[in-house]
Amino acid sequence: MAFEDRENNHLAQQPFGQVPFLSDGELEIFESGACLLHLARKNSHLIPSDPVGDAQTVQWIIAALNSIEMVTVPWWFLEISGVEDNGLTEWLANRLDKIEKVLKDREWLAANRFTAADLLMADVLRVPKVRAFGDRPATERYVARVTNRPAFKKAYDDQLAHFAPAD
Ligand SMILES: N[C@@H](CCC(=O)N[C@@H](CS)C(=O)NCC(=O)O)C(=O)O
Repeated sequence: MAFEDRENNHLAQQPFGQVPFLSDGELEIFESGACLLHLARKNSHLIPSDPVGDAQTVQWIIAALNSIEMVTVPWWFLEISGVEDNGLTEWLANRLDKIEKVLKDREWLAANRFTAADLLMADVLRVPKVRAFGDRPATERYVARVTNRPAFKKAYDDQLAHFAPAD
């Protein structure tokens, strides 16, 4: 989506002028978590159909967005802006240490198997600057576990191919 004229061609689909948004038949939907849940609910591969597995997956999707990414993104912005003293560093370290503790004891976040929650959490944690901040081996293994899946590699390559003509 080009930045030019975003006010005119974009706000009807994403009220904040951001990506992603999704069109699926009659449905127009925005917010990455909502788009992911919509796609995941088409079958039980990415979200368990039992109520407990479903609730655990939703819980960790919201945690990825609202407890981890809400810290990583502003921290990352300050880092790339070149601030001398990033005031969010302690907060970031605290959240990353906490998720490291969780990931030490389990392979996947919800329902003892790979779910949409892992897809999103690993996507939030795989940002190079975030990965390079401190030594968190369980998190590192988790990110590798998710990003080495053939489906992740295919989605990643497809996304880059989509942007390639604009480069
Ligand atoms: N809460 C939104 C955040 C989306 C977001 O931050 N999108 C970025 C790209 S990854 C964007 O469009 N940035 C441009 C802008 O904010 O104007 C979601 O998860 O969908």
